[in-house]
Amino acid sequence: MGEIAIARNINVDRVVPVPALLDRMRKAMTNKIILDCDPGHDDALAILLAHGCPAIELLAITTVAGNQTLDKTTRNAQAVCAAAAITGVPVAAGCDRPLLRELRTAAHVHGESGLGGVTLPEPAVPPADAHAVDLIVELVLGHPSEVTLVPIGPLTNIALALRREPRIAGQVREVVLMGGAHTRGNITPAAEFNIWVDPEAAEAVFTAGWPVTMVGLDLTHQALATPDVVKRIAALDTPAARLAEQIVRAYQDGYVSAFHLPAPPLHDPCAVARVAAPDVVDCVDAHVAIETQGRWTAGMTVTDFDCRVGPANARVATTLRREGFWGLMLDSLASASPR
Ligand code: PIR
Ligand code: CA
Repeated sequence: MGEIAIARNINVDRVVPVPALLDRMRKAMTNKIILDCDPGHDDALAILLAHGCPAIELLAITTVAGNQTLDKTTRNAQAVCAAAAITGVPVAAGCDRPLLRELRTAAHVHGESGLGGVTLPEPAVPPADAHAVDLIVELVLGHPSEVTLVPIGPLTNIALALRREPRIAGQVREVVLMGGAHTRGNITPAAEFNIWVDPEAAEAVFTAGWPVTMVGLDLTHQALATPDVVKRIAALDTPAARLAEQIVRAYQDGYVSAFHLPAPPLHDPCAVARVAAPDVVDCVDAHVAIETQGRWTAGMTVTDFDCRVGPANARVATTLRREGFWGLMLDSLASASPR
């Protein structure tokens, strides 16, 4: 009797076929992100990770001036998409210079093209019509409380999006950025490059009252692409892995000669990994203030774990679970067929 009643109540128009149901469940479990980047070798690897990782839904790639000028970072993002068969993800160009300062690039690490030593195809599709800042606002307001912003370059686009539409501060799920450090710098003794390029933008982002996770150099210097890791990537032998291997090797040539590190750190993929698998990156709450003035310290992320100068406004990444991180990276590069 009960069974018949249930059967009668089934509305065939609303029955969802199993594959579509699985697709919906997968989407509900994924993290929608906007990757705001300045490719850049490690940015390119972050794009490959975000695309290949089932825990991530890449809504858009937005570009900013940083490692190189905007025309180059945009073209590089498009070319990486073409090389990795990443289709259906808009690439929107954003700000071509910091809010107040002249642009300073990192050609000493990433080369004149921004992806020095890497051969890429021509972009397959033109950039999106929308400005990155408008696209960020539109996507965040269109998916309330669902979008995680993942800025892995200077914070110019994110700061400008906040100014243009302050409501996004209450609508973003989280901001997980690569930038800053609490013990050292990489462009000056005190400052990390992304924050140093546009400290005023960084200050706007850290004081906006939204949840911020700072994945800085102290964390990313634990993600060194050592020879054994490069070997594991090469062994995958998928199109994405072959591209990643080429990028890592070119990055290494530029990096190891300029820094006293045994292998190049994959800075930007660490931020994506924190979103995909939070357990892979341990964080500690702190108050982070941005130095915009200092004669020797401009661009420093002054990190107060005791919260003496103010309440906690950021989760600061401290420890990387290396095997978990490389597992994510390798699994993403192993998915041979485009998703
Ligand atoms: C800039 C970078 C990396 C190394 C140097 N020396 C300078 C770029 C990376 O793309 C990453 O986002 C961040 N900036 C690390 O400082
Ligand atoms: Ca970057």
